[in-house]
Amino acid sequence: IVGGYKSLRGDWPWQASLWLKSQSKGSQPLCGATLINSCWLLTAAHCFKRDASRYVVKLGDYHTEEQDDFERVLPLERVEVHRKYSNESWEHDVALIRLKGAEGKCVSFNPHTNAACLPAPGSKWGKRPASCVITGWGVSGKMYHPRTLLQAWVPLLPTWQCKKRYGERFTSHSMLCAGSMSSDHRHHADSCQGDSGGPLVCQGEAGRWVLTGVISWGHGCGDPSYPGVYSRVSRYLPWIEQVTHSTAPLQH
Ligand code: 4AZ
Repeated sequence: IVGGYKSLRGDWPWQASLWLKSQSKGSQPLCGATLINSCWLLTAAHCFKRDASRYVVKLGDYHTEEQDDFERVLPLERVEVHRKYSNESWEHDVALIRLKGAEGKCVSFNPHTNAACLPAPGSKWGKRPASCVITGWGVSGKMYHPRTLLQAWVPLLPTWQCKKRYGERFTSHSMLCAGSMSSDHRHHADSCQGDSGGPLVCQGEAGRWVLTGVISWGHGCGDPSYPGVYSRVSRYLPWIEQVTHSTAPLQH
């Protein structure tokens, strides 16, 4: 996260991180991810370059180099990469992670581990730019990796702002465009390398945080001419339903 600031412990309890089992101490997570219920996380497809068995998910984390009271490291049962994901265009850059455990009972929630809400089917953000927040442990400037979870406010932008910069590669039905339009470069908030897979949450009507985007790609970080690109979660609700219910058809 560039142009952001330190989060408070426990403020973003759905924030998870993805690591390789073999990663050494003191290193950085490969990607972010978002807990959407007790057994499933949503992340970016491009995070998976190896077999699912080689990764672990960390929940309840805040400081990557300190043992936090609520942090847990969990193995993955399997990963469902969106079948139309293209590693050339990065379209459909979404993947679901299934944790190990009985359906509905993989992790127990606590003040530091909880699920983000998904958008209501058919919901649309109004004309006014929603207040949205991105969070992660990704690069925060000049190759510097923060150790505490950072956050930044980023408004959603009209899709033409990304079309203009990225052309055909930006597909507005499956992607969201977000970034601050402020001319103050010191505070130009954006996601960056290592944040991808993590959440863009927007505050809905009742003050509820809704998982609206998955951090995906962009040209550089924090350049006001090049907004960040996010997978549009509302577009993937049918797929999420289908995959996450597949092992528990009697639920709900
Ligand atoms: C990345 O490399 C990345 N500024 C993620 C987000 C953005 C750029 C790069 C958007 O994972």
